[in-house]
Amino acid sequence: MPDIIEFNKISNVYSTDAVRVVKTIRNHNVGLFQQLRGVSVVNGNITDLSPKVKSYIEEKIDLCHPEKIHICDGTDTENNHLIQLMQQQGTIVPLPKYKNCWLARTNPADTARVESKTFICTEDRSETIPTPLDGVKGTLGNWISPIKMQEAIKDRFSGCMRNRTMYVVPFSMGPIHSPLSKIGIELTDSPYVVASMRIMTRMGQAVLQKLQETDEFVKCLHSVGNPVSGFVEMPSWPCDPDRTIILHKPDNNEIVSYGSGYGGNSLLGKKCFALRIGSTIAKREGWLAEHMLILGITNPKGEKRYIAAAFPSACGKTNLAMMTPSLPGFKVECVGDDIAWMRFDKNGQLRAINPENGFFGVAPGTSSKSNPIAMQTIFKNTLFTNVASTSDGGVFWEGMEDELAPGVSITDWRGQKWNKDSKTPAAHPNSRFCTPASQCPIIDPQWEAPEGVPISAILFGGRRPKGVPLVYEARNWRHGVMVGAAMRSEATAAAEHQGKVIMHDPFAMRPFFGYNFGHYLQHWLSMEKRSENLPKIFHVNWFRKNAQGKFLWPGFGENSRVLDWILRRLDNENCAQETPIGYVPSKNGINLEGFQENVDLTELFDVSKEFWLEEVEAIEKYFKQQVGKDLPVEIDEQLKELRKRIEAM
Ligand code: OXD
Ligand code: MN
Repeated sequence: MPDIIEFNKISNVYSTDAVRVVKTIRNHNVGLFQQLRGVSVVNGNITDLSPKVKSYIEEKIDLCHPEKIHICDGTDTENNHLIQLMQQQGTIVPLPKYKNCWLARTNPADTARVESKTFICTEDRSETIPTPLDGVKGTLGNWISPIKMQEAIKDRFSGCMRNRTMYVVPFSMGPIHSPLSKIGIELTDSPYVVASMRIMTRMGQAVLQKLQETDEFVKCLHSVGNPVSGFVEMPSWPCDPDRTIILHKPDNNEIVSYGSGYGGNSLLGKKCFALRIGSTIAKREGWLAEHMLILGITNPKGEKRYIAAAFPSACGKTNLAMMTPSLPGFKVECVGDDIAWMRFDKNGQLRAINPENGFFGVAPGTSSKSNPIAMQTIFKNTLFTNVASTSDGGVFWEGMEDELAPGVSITDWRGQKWNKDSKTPAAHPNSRFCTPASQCPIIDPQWEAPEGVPISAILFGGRRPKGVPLVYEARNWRHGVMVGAAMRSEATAAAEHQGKVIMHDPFAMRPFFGYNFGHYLQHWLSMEKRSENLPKIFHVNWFRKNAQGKFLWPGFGENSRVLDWILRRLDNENCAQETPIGYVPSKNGINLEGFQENVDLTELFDVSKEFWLEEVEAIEKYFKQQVGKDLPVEIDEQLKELRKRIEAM
């Protein structure tokens, strides 16, 4: 079958938008109608595809049997076409209160990442996960063998795109011309994914051009799926929850995702590439791919520093990344809110880029009080998912009560009438906004710097209602790596976990490790050899509560007081006191200028022997049960030393 046949044989273009497509083909293809494996290419030009990209697409056409191929160029025209198509299919509705904003409602069975159905494929199980103690279920990722992965793909993908368009999405994680960036090609049958990838990554023609130079890309295959029964419960959001599977094969730089259209399962540049495959590439190449926000902070003297911070999903990374400091004279600017790719430059300075181009933020809880900057960012060019809508054409979620115009009525995320006496939430707790980062009014001037921004401090944190002080500083890099490994946090709605149990979430990476966590720790420890100027490591906890269950610290903009203390520690200021767990602010160490709240600082910074002995025991048990012989001796030693210091209290 020839790849290019004559233009007059055109027959199979989009029926809804044939004229526009014909125009596109004329523009790009100089009057030629193109095919790949006998399938019409309705947008784009196959001569733009490098041989490696073309053969990847052909292989997947043979597997999935799409009806049409659309090579994405990233233009507004293309996006408008997708928006129109999604409206016709009922996937999105317009939000006329705002400019170019849309609301998608998913199938209620497809609202979050599915960690239990997410696998890493290696020859040997131990490359992917540590071996848990006999009789213990491993919680540090799921392994699948290459044979099983092939079977899973064959079972699900054979012919799964019949009567559908396969979109070819060329995307760059990181600014296209940064040496720290990496390229991917996502093949997907979901226009929602294409429109979201256009926001979350640098997507389109320029990436195909870049691929002519490098020819290296991560292969990403995605289908919303086709249930075996043939019955699609919600045609506006097809998915196959019973057979959903998300597969990663680091040896091939390959991701395969079936059955879910939702965020982290389907926007494959994000968790699958930038974290799981990214962490394996980072290990090979000697850098770090982390679940971290990046912010720049300038003090009243005009001195600016950058900080990276790892918190589990839905624990306030976006709020911190866009913080409005309450401390006079401070300024925070945002580089990224979710992922950091970091490597040491030739001078031993750790530098970070945000590989993403947008924010896929958790909506509930975001308000003019908690995050005014996000509220100034998200009401244009934004794709909302599973939030509630208002009768005046806007959106609503828990936390926006004070921003509702009088007299408007609310429709919940499932499309049912809702009022404040309803027993269910208006917005799904994991509902999201997907919005361009460039719209953030405090986006850092260096956010797209090809060389990345210099990182001076790394923060770990989580939701810890008890026992863990507002902030403490690790004693040194090794101790800091142990602090990251020992991270725990209350479960949130970002994945399928139920209830408020305190879960171990080392480095906030538990759902995102691309390889054995023990080897990951070794990799972090090895950074000691790369620099004499390592960033300092801190642990923060905005969520400590008193005996009555009330938060001890107001959080949000007041967290600038904690960042100020951290900056002063970077300058070696004597504002800390030693405790068995690390350094905490000394009396008067935290700047309380203009602080209006009545806070019990003694309780906030208390380090109790009883609590920390239990904490150490829980960590020891976790490492023993989950990491076993893969735990680096250095980490074991750090934990033993921590125990000794606590016992000596
Ligand atoms: C996210 C997550 O979507 O961590 O960022 O779940
Ligand atoms: Mn995240």
